[in-house]
Amino acid sequence: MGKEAKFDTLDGSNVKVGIVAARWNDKYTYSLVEGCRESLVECNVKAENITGIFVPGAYEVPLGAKHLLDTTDVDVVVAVGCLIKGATMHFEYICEAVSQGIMRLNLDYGKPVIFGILTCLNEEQAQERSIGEHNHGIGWGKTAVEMVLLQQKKIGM
Ligand code: RBF
Repeated sequence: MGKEAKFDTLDGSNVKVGIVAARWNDKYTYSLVEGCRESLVECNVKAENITGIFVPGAYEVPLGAKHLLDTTDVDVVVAVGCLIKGATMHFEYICEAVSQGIMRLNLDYGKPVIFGILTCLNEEQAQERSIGEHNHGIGWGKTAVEMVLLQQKKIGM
């Protein structure tokens, strides 16, 4: 049993993906978006079927995701942000609000909104999880395609 999800080969050639990413901590979020895009391409998602938007910070990500769901025909949204704990309580409030907001969209819209939010205690954690071999964006892209195929009943157990 592994700690991380393993993915079968996924055919995303008919999957439309939205990506909403925060510009706060852009050194990390831009790399996460790149990782996500690379894995989408690997799953045969067509470039013209990927719509990306940026929002200022993680707090704005759920509304950005809602905007994509309301105004485009995406099957899934990957919500990308990177929260790094500071000296005040901001981190805790934003983490809570964003995770609740993203889950609410999943259940309200019945479409997958992937939780691509890093919640890090320091810069080192953010770096490790967003840049290089362990870029979490790669897994988020694959998760997006898998969840759409599941809904389209193209895969099962
Ligand atoms: N946005 C992030 O995406 N990541 C952060 O680590 C982050 N930290 C913040 C810390 C403080 C003290 C403040 C005021 C904002 C922070 N934000 C962060 C921005 C937040 O998500 C949002 O864009 C702004 O609060 C405006 O709604």
